[in-house]
Amino acid sequence: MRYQGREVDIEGRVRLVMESALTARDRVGVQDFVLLENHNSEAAFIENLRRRFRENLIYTYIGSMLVTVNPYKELEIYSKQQMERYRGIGFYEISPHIYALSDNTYRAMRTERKDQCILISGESGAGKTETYKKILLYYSVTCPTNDRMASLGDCLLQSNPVLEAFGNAKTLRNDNSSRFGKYVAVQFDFRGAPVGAHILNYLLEKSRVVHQNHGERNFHIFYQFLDGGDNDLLSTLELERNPQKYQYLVKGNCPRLSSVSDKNNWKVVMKALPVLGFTEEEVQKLLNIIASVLHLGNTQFGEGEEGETYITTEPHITKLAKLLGVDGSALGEALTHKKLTAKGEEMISPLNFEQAVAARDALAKAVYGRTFTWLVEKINQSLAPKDELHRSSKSSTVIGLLDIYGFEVLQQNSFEQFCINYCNEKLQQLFIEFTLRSEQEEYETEGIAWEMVKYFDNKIVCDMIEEKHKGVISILDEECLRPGETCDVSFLEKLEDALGGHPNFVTHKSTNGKTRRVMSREEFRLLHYAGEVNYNVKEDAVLTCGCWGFHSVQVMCQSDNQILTHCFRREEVMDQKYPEMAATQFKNSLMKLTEILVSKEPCYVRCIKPNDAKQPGRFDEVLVRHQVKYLGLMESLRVRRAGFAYRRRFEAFLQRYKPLCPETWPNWHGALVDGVSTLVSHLGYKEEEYKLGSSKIFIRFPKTLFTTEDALEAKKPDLALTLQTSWRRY
Ligand code: AOV
Ligand code: MG
Repeated sequence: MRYQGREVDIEGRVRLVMESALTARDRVGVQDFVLLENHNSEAAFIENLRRRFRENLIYTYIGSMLVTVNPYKELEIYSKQQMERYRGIGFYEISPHIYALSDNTYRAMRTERKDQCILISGESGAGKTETYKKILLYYSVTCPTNDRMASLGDCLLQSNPVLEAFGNAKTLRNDNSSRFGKYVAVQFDFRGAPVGAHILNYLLEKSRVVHQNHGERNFHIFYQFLDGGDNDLLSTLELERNPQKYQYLVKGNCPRLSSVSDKNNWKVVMKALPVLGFTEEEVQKLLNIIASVLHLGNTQFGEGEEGETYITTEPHITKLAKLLGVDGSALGEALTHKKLTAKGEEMISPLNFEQAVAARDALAKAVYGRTFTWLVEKINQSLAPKDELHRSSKSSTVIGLLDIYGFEVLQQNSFEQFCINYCNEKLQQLFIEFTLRSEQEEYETEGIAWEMVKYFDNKIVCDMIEEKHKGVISILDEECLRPGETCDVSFLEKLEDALGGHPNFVTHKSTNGKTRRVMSREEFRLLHYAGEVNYNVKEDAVLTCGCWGFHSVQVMCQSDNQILTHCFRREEVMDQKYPEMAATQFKNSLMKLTEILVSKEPCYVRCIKPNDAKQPGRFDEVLVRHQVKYLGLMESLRVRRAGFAYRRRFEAFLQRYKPLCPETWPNWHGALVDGVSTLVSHLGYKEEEYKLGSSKIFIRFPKTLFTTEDALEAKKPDLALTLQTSWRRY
């Protein structure tokens, strides 16, 4: 009896079939799922992934989409020699690789003069950021150079350790988890040389600055600094090496990472900053800010007899104020009092103990979060095109790379997890729009006989979150605008009123069969495309209204630290307007991102996490199956299998291949469809190889087109550009 490549003997013991007895295909599986014999079987799909994973073949295609499984170990497949192998080679002529996809995207941009984007998705720890870095590396090594290139490539690569130091952290799922999302647009000139780049960053998980779950850490930079900073520097900033001395670093009880050295990474970051154009003074100010966040966390409060709050760490606050470059007593007051302006008059009232703690934490988050934004702006300056010509995007084309934070479900999920998961939801929706839906709609409009492939459309979840007036975000906004102590409770009530009947929304009141798990009264549950998540509204910082707000901003904008005055603007205080609510701000930034992505030719990398233990060689089938399901990989395969690899408008097809047929050469005067028909019958296309729609020809197999291209090359060598790129899309 054979079972998945193994032989089971009578006693039921499993004996491995001799490797040599297996054909190569049995051993390493197929490199494109389209070639699977049983393409409807999820088990066959997963088995193929497993076989390849076992052989360290972490990349597999579904047509033009790349699926990767995180190996959790270094593989010898990213060398310069490997890059050379993939350069200019057709997608299917060589084993699947992120370099092949990068190269193909690059050539598509060049031959079609069209902007491209590579969308990397997958859950937390699946390998998105590593993939992103491999793509960048490939471009910086293989693209033609110009004067600017040497420094641009350097800046792009050097920006990674800096962004990761400030924006990544150890979580339970990933030792180097991105706690912000990024879209990086690399701009190329007409010769295909990179001339500039721009990073858009998305909502940093600021709550991590003041709190970490057990087993997690704050952002890397704090530990790197304490471990790697030299003695003089630390003593000037009055810092101790031991991270456990800092309230903002002890919560997760996890000061060290086994996988990386904070000290070494500190050196890397300090080397990278000057390359990115940070002056010595700026670095100094940046470090002052990092130190001040740590000191802020150690600021303690006491409660007086009449309930007033005062700072108990008095000498310490002086030091803190000095580091922040602000007046000590003003800072002390901002941490213990709120300031409101009513009818042009300023009123000051004391904060109670809890409010003071909240004000302190809010200040720490604001300082860190805004500094992070400043950092990205600063990096963008060093990446900006130097040439006037390239400042306007018309003269160049772009490859955009999207590396966001992956879908995650924690023990306690708050506003930030909501944003992270919403962002993933949105990306999934884009994928559905781009591929599954538009692909199938095209067959319909072209009148090609087609049996619709069913898929789960998560638009229903996106709508529930985004909808005006009754979506989660607009209700959240409304609550944030209404100052009050109990907004968390009324927020839940309002959500319940608006969404109680929604199939993807659950509270303790409305569980009715949608889920079996018990829920508390302080949470609501969303059934996301990738799984269920309970969001807790209790003490969510977003819902505690900005009582600290203007007062601290007022103090901070008088700082003599230029980074802080850049981050905290006087205008903010003058206007005294509530800033756009965080949730809406995030929603709008995602809308803009969607617009950017839609305007480009997309391709996808879908990352899969093989186990939750971050271990090499372990392939947890249940976990993988779940991801294969929600990433819609089976549906993608079905659409791809049933579909056509290549399509072209009649006129374009005829124009290109007319030299191959005496009747269409040099010009065809009849109807286009007849011209194409004449041409393909002359070329000997078989019936199953192609279909004619109302305006386009659809060719099923890449091989058919290769043969035609070869014929063209033989006849007109000058005409035969590498065409693989144009059938790359679904
Ligand atoms: P993520 O970006 O998808 O998670 P990462 O790209 O940070 O995940 O990958 C997590 C870890 O997996 C890395 O730190 C590496 O140790 C390992 N890894 C991933 N890809 C590779 C590879 N190709 N080769 C070797 N090791 C790899 V998150 O940012 O948490 O969503 O928010
Ligand atoms: Mg990441």
